[in-house]
Amino acid sequence: MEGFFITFEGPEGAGKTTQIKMLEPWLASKGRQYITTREPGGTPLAEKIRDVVKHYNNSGEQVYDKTELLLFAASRAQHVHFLIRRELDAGKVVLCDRFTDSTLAYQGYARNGNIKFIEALNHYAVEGLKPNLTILMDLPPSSGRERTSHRPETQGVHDRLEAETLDFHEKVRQGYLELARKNPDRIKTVDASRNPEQIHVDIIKILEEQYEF
Ligand code: Z5A
Repeated sequence: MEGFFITFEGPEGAGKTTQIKMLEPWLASKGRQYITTREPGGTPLAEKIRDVVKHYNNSGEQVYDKTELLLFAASRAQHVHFLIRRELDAGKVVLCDRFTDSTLAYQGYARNGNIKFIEALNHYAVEGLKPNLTILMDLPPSSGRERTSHRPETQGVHDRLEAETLDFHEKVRQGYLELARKNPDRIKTVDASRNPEQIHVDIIKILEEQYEF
């Protein structure tokens, strides 16, 4: 069986992690082998980069936009080369919490980065790999912020990127919606403001009806 690469995208608190956890037993019930991974991160080195890029808050030194972009790209190159490709080659379904569209939405649309350059950098980092399917979980930033403020896992503490203004996060959301308009075959948008079970049903429908799972 061929591997199948699914990425989950959306603003903070959209429920990506929750939906991936709900999809895992469903995939197992279909007899599909899968792995779950995330970005930034996914390998030991990429997880170290994750820690730096999310939590570097040294008051004497800001993280420069270009540095941030290159750190995400470095994490991704390591992740694709040493983990994702191998698992896809082994015929597994790879569920990935964030991928290349995050860089376009955050470092591109929200930070006014050069979109063409970021597309080329993404391509360089992943050596041409593309998700078979991207689930975009769309949610207004204020709702995402509300959810993460009550997130028991992090006790309401926001990391460096989450702590950006709501205006920044609105640009992220609009960037994602633009990416979905540009890539209608790959990116499927679901309304993430509903309860987790309703969203799960939508995702399963997409997999069954459009990808014959
Ligand atoms: N970033 C970037 O800038 N460039 C890049 O290239 C990449 C990433 C790859 C990664 O942080 C940060 O890096 C991210 C983008 C940036 N920063 N921001 N903002 P992360 O991986 O730690 O954080 P995240 O991806 O934003 O995850 P999250 O905030 O934890 O959101 P989530 O996974 O989408 O949501 P969740 O954990 O499933 O749910 C959050 C809470 O809401 C939790 O308490 C749930 O119980 C609750 N929840 C979930 N679903 C629902 C529904 N449907 N209704 C109500 N409540 C819900």
